[in-house]
Amino acid sequence: MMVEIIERLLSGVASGVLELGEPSFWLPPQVSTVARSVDWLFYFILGVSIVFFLIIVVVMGIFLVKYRRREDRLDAEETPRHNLALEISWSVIPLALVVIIFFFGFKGFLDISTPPANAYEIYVEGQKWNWSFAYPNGYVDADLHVPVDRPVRLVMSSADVIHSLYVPAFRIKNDVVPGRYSHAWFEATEVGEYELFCAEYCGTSHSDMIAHVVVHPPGEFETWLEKASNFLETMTPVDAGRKLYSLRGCQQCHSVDGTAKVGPTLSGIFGHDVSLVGGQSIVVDENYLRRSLLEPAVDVVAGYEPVMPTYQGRLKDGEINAIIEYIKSLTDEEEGGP
Ligand code: HEC
Ligand SMILES: [Cu+2]
Repeated sequence: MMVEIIERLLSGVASGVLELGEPSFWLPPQVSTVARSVDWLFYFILGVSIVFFLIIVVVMGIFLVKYRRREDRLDAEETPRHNLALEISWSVIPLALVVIIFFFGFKGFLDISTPPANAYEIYVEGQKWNWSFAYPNGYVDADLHVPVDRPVRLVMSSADVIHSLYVPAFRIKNDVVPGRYSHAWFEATEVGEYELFCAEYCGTSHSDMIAHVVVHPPGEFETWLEKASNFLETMTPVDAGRKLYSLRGCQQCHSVDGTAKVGPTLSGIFGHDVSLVGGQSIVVDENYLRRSLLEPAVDVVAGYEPVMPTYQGRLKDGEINAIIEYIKSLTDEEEGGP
């Protein structure tokens, strides 16, 4: 039993250190340039902890038996006052271990926080409860698409509360804070699809705040970006609006089937009256919808909290028009959403 556990542990250490890419018993696959050194240090600390745990527990066990209370031995025996060799070794060995851990930990920290100068930049925005990734040409997507073997630097901010961007396969995690930029960088080493989580509890649907990282083979990232960016021109406004509705996180708070979530349903509201907090009511027209997106706190729908983030500066005019057309197309009878 014991031997088996130790064997599995060692094979975990071996596969984590030796085989790049493969997930081990303990950790997800290593898909970035820093993953290996992060894992190495993790296994080193784990190994040191296990060795000391065993030493302490075994010695404790032996002493328990050896020095247990016995009738013929009730008085304390003479014991040595101190042992210089023992004292020096239990000071110097742990000191050396801690220095090694600090050295490699600090070096890894510097590597993870210093992006190469030629990195490709993507702006990241966290909001309750989805991620938006803005590419250099202005296109915004709900997933993070990157080229393989190229350093990527993320410039991150939040529209509301503190979130945290976490990609286990890349071994990167950093807070995403309102009112300031934080950064993360990585260089993906293998084509594939990986998960991206929010690692900071940020409210009701925190656990839905999941996106994918798509690592494209050489040359294909540019093609993807060009194709994805043209959707306003290539789709009808209603279809483009439907795409924006899911890309930009509206579906986390709204439904298009008549049910209320954190926010009211958007189905069948166009042309109808809506009651606002404060008693008055207003007709839902294009101006009201536009204002709802840009200044959501101005007309708050009765029965709801003013938690909708503003899309001021985050949606272009053409995109707002598409969303308005999409909401117009949602009538009570027909379910048109994703
Ligand atoms: C964090 C949750 C959240 C997100 C994300 C969100 N909303 Fe809202 N939204 C609300 C809440 C809550 C209300 C009701 C309170 C208010 O009017 O501000 C609301 C109100 C609205 C209204 C007015 C509805 C009515 O019945 O009068 C519209 C239109 C709207 N949202 C559209 C959108 C669109 C489009 C998106 C995505 C681009 C979006 N919302 C994203 C929470 C959200
Ligand atoms: Cu979050």
